[in-house]
Amino acid sequence: MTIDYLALGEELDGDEYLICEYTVKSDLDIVTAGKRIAEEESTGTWTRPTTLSEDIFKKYGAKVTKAEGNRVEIGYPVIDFSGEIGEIPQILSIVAGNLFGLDSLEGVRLVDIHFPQDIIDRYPGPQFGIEGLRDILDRPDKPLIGTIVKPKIGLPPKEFADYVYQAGRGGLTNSKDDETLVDQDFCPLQDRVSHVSESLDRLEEEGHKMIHAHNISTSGHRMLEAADLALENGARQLMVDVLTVGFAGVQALAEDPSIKVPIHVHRAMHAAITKNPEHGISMPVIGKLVRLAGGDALHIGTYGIGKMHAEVSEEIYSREVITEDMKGLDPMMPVASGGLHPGMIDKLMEKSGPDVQIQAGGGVSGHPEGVSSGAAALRQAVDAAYKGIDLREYAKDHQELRKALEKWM
Ligand code: RUB
Repeated sequence: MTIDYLALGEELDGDEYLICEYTVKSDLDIVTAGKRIAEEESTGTWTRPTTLSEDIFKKYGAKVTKAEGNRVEIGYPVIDFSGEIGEIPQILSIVAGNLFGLDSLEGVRLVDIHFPQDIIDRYPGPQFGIEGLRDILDRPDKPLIGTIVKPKIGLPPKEFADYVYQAGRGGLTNSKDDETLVDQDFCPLQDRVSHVSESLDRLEEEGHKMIHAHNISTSGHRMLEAADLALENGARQLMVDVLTVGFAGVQALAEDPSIKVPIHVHRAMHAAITKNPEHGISMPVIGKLVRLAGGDALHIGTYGIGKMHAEVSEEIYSREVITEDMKGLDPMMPVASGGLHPGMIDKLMEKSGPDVQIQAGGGVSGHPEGVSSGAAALRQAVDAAYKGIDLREYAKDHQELRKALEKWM
């Protein structure tokens, strides 16, 4: 019996196979490299086991269907992902598992992934997404505008909540905890949530709708408890750091029937996986997995405009994969955050369009006149860009924006 993973040119049925695209850096020729990946993630061993029958191989073996340049396409039979328990951790162990450690491959990058309908149907997808967030905030068209409370260390709950109130007074629709803030002694979760909820209630009484995402990233068994605690104290949105907690953590929140608020997904640590263009996992793949797991908003970067490293084309593709058709899953809200200030908003919105949650931490709290004016400046910049008016022109009769531009431009 011949065991051959090669099926070059074969068109696989996207409902029968989970199809992955990888780029490879290796001294091996690309066909052999592809076969090594397929072998490692099929039989799982470097030699032919005497226990492997032709029937098993035909039914469960992966297929290398393209191998050109530095790119391979590999299809994994959907049956390899059957059963009710494995879910995203098991998908990742197959399509992004041992293959990264193969010594014969200097670099491998999982650049794209295409899920069969059968797999998609097992996941909740976003429960709120773009439309749900817009409905909650009564903001049908314009970008959502947010802040990250800064500094992320040391602010006690009352001051923290006052920051949120000031941001709302300045016109922001969203605010959030930083990714490192959870339940530290200086700002415990329960107190923080209840004070922030008071700020949001007050804003609502004054006619302004705003939500705040509370970070409940913790160990698996405690996260649902933390979610309960936050919800009991009035949380309107939860936040989770998907790569430190795991995709399963996002899914646990999205599937919990008692959690009826949107889930904001931060991607801290992603660059350890996404930054090397020749190795790791691309951000669009992470985006598809978060969408499957049920995140409602996901950080995807600022298209090279802010402070974080960016591969602009990959960020544009990230935006597409989380917002465009994905076999029935609702679209997620793309979040642009990291080093932004009002003077960057026109350039940002050229790339992001209006379906975006724009966030600035320092770009709000660093305003010379404080948080409320910083928030107003950011909102004015979004209004100007949305209307297609030059920022400097708009700043002539919007003094908060003018002061922001004077400081940062
Ligand atoms: C940015 C910030 C975020 C970054 C992470 O603060 O707190 O954690 O957005 O980057 P500031 P990304 O606005 O003061 O720079 O969103 O790209 O993952």
